[in-house]
Amino acid sequence: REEFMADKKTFYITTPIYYPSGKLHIGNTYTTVLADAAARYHRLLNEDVYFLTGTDEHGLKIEQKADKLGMTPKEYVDGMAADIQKLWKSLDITNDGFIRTTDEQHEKAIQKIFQQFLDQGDIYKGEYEGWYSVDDEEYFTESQLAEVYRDADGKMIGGKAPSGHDVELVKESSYFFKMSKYADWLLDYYKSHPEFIQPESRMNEMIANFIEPGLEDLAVTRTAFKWGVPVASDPDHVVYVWIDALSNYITALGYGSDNTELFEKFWPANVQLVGKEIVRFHTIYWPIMLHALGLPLPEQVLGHGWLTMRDGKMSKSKGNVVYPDTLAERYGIDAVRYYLLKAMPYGNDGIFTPEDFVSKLNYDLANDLGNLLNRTVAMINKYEGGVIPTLQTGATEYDADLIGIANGVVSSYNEDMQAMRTADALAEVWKLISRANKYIDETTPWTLAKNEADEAKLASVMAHLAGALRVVAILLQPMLTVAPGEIFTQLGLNTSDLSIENLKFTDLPTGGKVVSKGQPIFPRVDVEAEVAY
Ligand code: ME8
Repeated sequence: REEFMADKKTFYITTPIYYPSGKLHIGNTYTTVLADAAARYHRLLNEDVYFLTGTDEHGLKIEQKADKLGMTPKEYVDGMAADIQKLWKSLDITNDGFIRTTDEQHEKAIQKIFQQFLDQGDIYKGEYEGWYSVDDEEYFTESQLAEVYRDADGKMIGGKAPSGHDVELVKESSYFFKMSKYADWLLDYYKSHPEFIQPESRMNEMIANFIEPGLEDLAVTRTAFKWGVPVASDPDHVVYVWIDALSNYITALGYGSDNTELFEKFWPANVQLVGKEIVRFHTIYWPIMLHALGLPLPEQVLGHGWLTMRDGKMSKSKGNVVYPDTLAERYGIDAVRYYLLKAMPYGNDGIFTPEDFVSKLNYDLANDLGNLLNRTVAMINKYEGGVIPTLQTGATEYDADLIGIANGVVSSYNEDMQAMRTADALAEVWKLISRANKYIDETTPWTLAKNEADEAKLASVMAHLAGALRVVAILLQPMLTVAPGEIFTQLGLNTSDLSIENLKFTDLPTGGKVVSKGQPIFPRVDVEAEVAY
């Protein structure tokens, strides 16, 4: 057996840890579903997968939110973290770990990491004065601000962050991380690892906007609030935001604890998925922190685009959000997952509109895929007594083309999934679905059925349709969690050997018995009624 000869290949994938400052929306859900599709795909490749997500629970915003609700911060985040885990379960997310930055193991590890940086001279104590946005939990330099207010003498008295939130002048004693010390090392690392930041264009942005102008040292503690991990040697200070948040990717695996088994097995991560607004933290601060700890860097940080609404980026603070649970309850898990994985082009933004959501559901899922299954099951019942005939290729002049398309689809699909281009991978699957629908129109089974001489031909056509659906169902497994199983069930196919990499059309098993009456797997919805809803 192969397992005895070599260790399984490992695959570690992470999402950002989300702020539990409000209900998560379909923007956060996009990242999580994308990571889930990749995790499922790599499990189908028989790799040993670890998929991590979680919550980023410290900071002033959370402290204030809890206060408003009359709760302690801990009570508040406990409730939110439970809701978020429930949400992921309800969307069939298969995360292996869920890290909370309030986990004791994480907090202890953060104190150790911080101490190591201090001991090494990577962190020093100084004084910070800057324009700070409470809502963004971020200081901004004057040139980064969207608006700057000045008094009559031209002295700056306030302003607005790019997010539109107010900034205030904050002065405090603070610890700083010497980012500047590692700028040259980082540039060299980028040069020797051109695949580190994906899409590659984002690397040039990082160099031009942040590294070449000179890396500023990063303030890594605050004294203005308490809700955070205290610095062990100076507990008036709490570690804030980036050291606390970014380290989750290693502390979740036991780094800094007594049990580092997972860490040794899975670090460095294969893919760290993030939205484009935090690419900077993950490709500048995070690599520098890892390097200072003497640890290897993740193979790849993938910065995806934003799901936007007609009035701009969907965000908790803006309030222009759509919730995944509302959509899933009404249209099903697969509709939500399909929409997210299809609507976002690789690395770019995608716009959510109710019209687009409903039309993808109606056209792609209900019509193209749903009808292909319905027609196939109905015809196999009608013409073949419900039994899938043995596949004999070449009976019609269309067989070779159908199989050729299927083989091409399988190979492009695998390339796309390796690179996490799910919209492209789904487009490939739909190429095969469309080809199979066209194959029905070309072979006209209903005319073949009228002529006894065409019996073998008709049987072969039915086998080809079942074969195409089998390939489709296997390829859809990472993306959809309900439909593939229903397709297998309706076609009476065995689900024990579903290799996705060496998938062959012609491996269709014989003798499968389809269900006597197939139910539509995706009901059509009424566009006008839904858009109004
Ligand atoms: O930034 N479109 O948490 P967060 C696509 N805690 N993706 C979106 C999105 C949108 N409209 N809105 C959010 C934080 N996301 C920090 C991260 S990591 C060490 C700390 C996704 O709750 C996207 O992945 O603001 C984005 O990076 C993340 O949610 C931000 O989540």
